[in-house]
Amino acid sequence: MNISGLITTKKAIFDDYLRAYLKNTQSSSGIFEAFSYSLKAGGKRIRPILTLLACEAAGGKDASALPIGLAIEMIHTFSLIHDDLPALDNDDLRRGLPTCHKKFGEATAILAGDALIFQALSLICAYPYPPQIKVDLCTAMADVCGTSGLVQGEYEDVMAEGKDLDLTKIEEIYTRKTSRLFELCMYAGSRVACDDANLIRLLARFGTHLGLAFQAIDDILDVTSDKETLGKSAGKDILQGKATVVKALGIDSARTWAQSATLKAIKVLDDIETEQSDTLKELALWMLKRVM
Ligand code: GRG
Repeated sequence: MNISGLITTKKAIFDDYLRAYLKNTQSSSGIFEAFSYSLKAGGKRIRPILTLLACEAAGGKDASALPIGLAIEMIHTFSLIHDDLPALDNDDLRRGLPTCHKKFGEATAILAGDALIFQALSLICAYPYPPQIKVDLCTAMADVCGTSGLVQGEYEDVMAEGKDLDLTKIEEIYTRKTSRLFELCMYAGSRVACDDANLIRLLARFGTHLGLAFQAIDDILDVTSDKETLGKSAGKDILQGKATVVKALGIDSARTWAQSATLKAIKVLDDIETEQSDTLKELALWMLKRVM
């Protein structure tokens, strides 16, 4: 199967799992309605797809990676709901639909985002992973999302608006706000499948570089693409004075930067002996193609 066929297949497997989860956990809560709306709104599902591929690369099956893949997608969706709020990025459009607060109001959107964090933890705890794996997944998730990752990255991203940051600082922000979650996908997907610390470390490292490339690609698309294609606002980074590689380097060198991060990800795979190395390599190049 070629890479886009594989991505489509994995996305469909994940979307089926999400639908079943929402059906089984359905409640009359307005918060449930709001976070279901944002979860179901779509999106590329790149994080759960990566989680499934990491699991496979470590010798596991989709079934054991789906709960942690969904937990990560919930964390990602929480970050998008909150990021879109007026106090942060103040956006009206996400995944081709009105943002959660536009549809349900700010109070409900804040609470829906909050709830997703705990739904994610509850999913991990409820699944019959061995106790040590549950501890490892929750520990990694907390580390990647707190002041060493996602939330800190968002804070630095907001604080950087209007400032001219150097590349080192921009890479630090990219690492925290985006790349550490990619690292988590690769770590968690492989951790549920095996105990091989070296393999897990290398796959997580692949995720780190891939996440940096992904953020650079996202920032390039903000300039070169449009709202209809992206399903979210375009051209906002310049207006908000966001710290991006595009702002620091210009479009052409930003492309080179994204390419270099992609090649670093691919290089990590040289040290991994798994049939899935080629698939991961192709995935990295497929992502890069969006801007080349
Ligand atoms: C903790 C509130 C909070 C946010 C932290 C920085 C941040 C995370 C969110 C802001 C939005 C943003 C620029 C995130 C960086 C990662 C990124 C490119 C998100 C968009 O991910 P996609 O393209 O989205 O995978 P879909 O909709 O396809 O899932």
